Amino acid sequence: MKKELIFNQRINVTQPKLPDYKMYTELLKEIWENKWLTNDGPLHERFKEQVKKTLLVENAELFTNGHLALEIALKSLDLSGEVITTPFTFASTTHAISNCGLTPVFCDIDPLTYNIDPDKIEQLITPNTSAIVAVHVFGTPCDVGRIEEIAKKHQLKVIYDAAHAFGVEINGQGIGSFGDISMFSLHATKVFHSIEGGLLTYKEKRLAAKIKSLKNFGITSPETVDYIGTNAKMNEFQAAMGLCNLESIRNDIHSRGKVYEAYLEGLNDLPLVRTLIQQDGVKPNYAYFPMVLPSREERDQLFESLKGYNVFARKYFYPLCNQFSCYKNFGFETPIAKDISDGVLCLPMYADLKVEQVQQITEIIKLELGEQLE
Ligand code: T4K
Repeated sequence: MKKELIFNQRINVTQPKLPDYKMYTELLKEIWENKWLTNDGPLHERFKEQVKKTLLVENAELFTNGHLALEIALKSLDLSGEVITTPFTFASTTHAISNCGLTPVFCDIDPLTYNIDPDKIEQLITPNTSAIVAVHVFGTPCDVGRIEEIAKKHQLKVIYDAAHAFGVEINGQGIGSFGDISMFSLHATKVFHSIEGGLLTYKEKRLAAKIKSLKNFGITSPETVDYIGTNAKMNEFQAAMGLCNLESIRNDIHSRGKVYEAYLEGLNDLPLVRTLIQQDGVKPNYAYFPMVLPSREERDQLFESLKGYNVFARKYFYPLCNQFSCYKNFGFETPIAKDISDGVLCLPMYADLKVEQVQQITEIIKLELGEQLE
């Protein structure tokens, strides 16, 4: 350990981007004037229109958080039985499926993108399968073309958990325009946030009324309740934060790109470390910087030693969802996902992280991995 490499302040895996304080308080004044705090207020409506333009989508609805948005997406499509999904994700994805009374069926992942492997989906399809819930993990797009083909062939719905993928485009098309529905998380820890928040983008306009109703207790008119809904509405304070953060989203992604390049440069001479691949035609958002070490022991050792330097990386996503005590009896082997999950470590990644700080982090990693090898 080199004392001069210890950071004075804690460097976390992420840090929320906060807008100009005055800009936010100007919008708060509007809330005070309107006396409208939640339930489709004027800032909510403005935010929704602007976010649609940013994401290049036609249909969108806002929610209080991403998890409830995902549950509503599943409910709105009247699914039943089994849903094929990835185990390499945050607990939310699998829990949303289970909370809707559906059974998650875990499919292994692609070793380069860490996303659900389309080659392994069809063998898991049974007469009870109704949908595929794929995750654009770390903001890397799934193989949307292959997934669509499989879904069409077997008449399955496709929902993308795009929690990490705000702003990502594939050949100039917004990532939220693929599949039946996509869910974006607007949580404080994300590339773009509204404190807490969620967003659904969807293909068929006819879903609008049902999705809106499901987030408002299933109410369909003042005297009718047609669905067993919930309360998942975004409030005006969240919408105000979203509106402010939209102003800087392009610059924020650009700054993240610089961080990403600095990591690649600093780590590329470490033969034992794998990092995310970049895909042709994809406009990335640099949501996370995952590195994968050859074994769990090496990953855990580095994770612990980084803490000594005040660097708090995270093991996203370890353990796998199919290793959680609540799912481990489901009985699906996913060896590639296990390998990635055992070795993965997400390094600090946020717009305000300085290139010099990244250089210091990569220097620490090289030093510590060098010492591990000795
Ligand atoms: N699907 C996927 C694939 C997801 O990754 C997620 C959420 C969802 C669905 C559900 O979306 P939401 O319902 O959350 O909208 C964090 C986030 O809470 C969670 O949103 C996210 N995924 C997950 C990957 O990461 P934790 O338990 O790691 O959060 P926490 O509190 O440990 O924070 C992480 C780091 O961020 C800490 O080092 C400190 C820093 N931080 C955090 C907050 C909240 C700050 O500096 N300031 C803050 O305000 O889950």
